[in-house]
Amino acid sequence: MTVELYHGDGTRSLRVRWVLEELGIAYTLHRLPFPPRLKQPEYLSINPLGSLPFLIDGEVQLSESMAMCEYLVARHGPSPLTVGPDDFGFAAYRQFCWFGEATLMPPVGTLVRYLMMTAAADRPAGVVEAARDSFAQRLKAVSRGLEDREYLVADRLTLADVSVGYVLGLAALLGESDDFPAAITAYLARLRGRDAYRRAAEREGQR
Ligand SMILES: N[C@@H](CCC(=O)N[C@@H](CS)C(=O)NCC(=O)O)C(=O)O
Repeated sequence: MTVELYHGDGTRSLRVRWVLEELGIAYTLHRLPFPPRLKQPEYLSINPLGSLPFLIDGEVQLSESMAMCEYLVARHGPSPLTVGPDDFGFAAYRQFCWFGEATLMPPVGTLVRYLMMTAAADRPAGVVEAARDSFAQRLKAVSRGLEDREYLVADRLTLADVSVGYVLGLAALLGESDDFPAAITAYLARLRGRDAYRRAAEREGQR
């Protein structure tokens, strides 16, 4: 029995697929049209939320991408992708794992909604500009985290990079990367250059 991942190109399931590839775990990928809630309503019988990603591992069912990443590493590790409580950088590791989804992602989610899913004429005035400002402000925490480092914490790829890196890649897909600070552009290129990322992003248009 392999891990099953319900996946949509460009969605947060890239985080999970990337971790599966980094860990070298065999998995079954169910590629769904987006949004599956509308385009494949029978998916609601598997995940009533209708959201992607969704992970099944035996009895385990999860609908939060970072919970899936943490679960996979804990269940199928050990792996250098985590930072333990006694390791250097543990607090920053926890911070960036949450920051990527809870703080950096919301303004980019707004951009997805209004740039990709809403006709220009239907966009409320100022909403895109406000989201861009918020994203740029929040990006400063990533710049501070990187400083002279190649990865956010512990001098190696961890789930903190998976959490934050997905959001940076999505912003770049939206055409929002022109104003990235040079260190963030280099960081994103470093993440995208990893073999596991390339395999995970296959057919995502992100290579
Ligand atoms: N916090 C959740 C968010 C899941 C989520 O909202 N996924 C988006 C795609 S990235 C989605 O499926 N949206 C369409 C919908 O909810 O119908 C996670 O990290 O997995």
